[in-house]
Amino acid sequence: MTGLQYLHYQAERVERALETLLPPEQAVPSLIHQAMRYSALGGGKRLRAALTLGAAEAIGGQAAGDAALPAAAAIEMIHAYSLVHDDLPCMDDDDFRRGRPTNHRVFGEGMAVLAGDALLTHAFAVLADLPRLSGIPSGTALRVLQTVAEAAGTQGLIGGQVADLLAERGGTVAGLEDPATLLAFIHRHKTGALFRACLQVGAQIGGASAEQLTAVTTFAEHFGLAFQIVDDILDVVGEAEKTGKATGRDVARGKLTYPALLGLDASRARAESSIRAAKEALSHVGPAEAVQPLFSLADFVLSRDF
Ligand code: GRG
Repeated sequence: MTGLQYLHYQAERVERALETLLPPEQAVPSLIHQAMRYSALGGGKRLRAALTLGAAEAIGGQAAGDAALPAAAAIEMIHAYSLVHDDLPCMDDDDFRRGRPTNHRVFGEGMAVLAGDALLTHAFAVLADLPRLSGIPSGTALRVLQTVAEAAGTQGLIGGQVADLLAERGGTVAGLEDPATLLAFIHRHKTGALFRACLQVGAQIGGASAEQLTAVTTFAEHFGLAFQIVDDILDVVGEAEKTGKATGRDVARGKLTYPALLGLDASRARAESSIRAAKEALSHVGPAEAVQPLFSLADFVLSRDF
């Protein structure tokens, strides 16, 4: 299976899981549930879900993949929250996401803030319910909760977003004065932390050994860096009809990115070497046929144009 085929296969599964795990649209107050469902359903590559399920299946087989489905859906809720907030006028102020108007353009700013908050909160309610939803032992569910909470917090997504905001238009961040160090910090936290959590959560549900957990973490770190470098490159050379969001925004905002720091060719070479390192780490996770989907997702990162 190619990475794209695997993504489509897992995207369908996670879409169905999200349909049932999200609050129904009719539940009062209906508007917030409409806003949550608008951004969590019907779009996105579902890369984070596919990585979570791919890690669970690589280590624990199909049964572990099935058990990881609600956790994969919860991680997609958190990803959707981060995009809703990232698009707000007080953040990146974007009008399009996933090929349609951003949440605040449809529901207004106040409702978009609340929809993001509600997606984040609801994700943790789902994770706390994993023993009932998937038959996962409570101890594993607690470890999963902690992994995701750390990735979403100030040592993860939020920490990265703070550094990104401070760095805009050449601003400095205390303790991260060197631009290359600052850029690596932003990517490792803002983008990498959630990818790391996906692989770790899948591995935890799959019953990974300490060595396997280390190996998937190494895979995730290289994968996350390559993903973000390619994302930065697509902002320069990509097509909005394919990416589903406006391009050229990083330059317009004076953002610190790999293309801005190194140029396009060196950025591409950096992404390729990161994907090579990510693939190497997979040999410590399991036999070739078990890790094939993760391998193909790594290839997808380099070939994607959306
Ligand atoms: C804003 C208060 C507040 C907190 C959230 C916004 C935020 C913290 C973090 C930023 C998240 C973000 C936008 C990271 C960039 C990562 C990235 C390139 C996301 C796009 O991922 P894709 O391409 O998106 O996988 P799809 O739409 O395919 O799911």
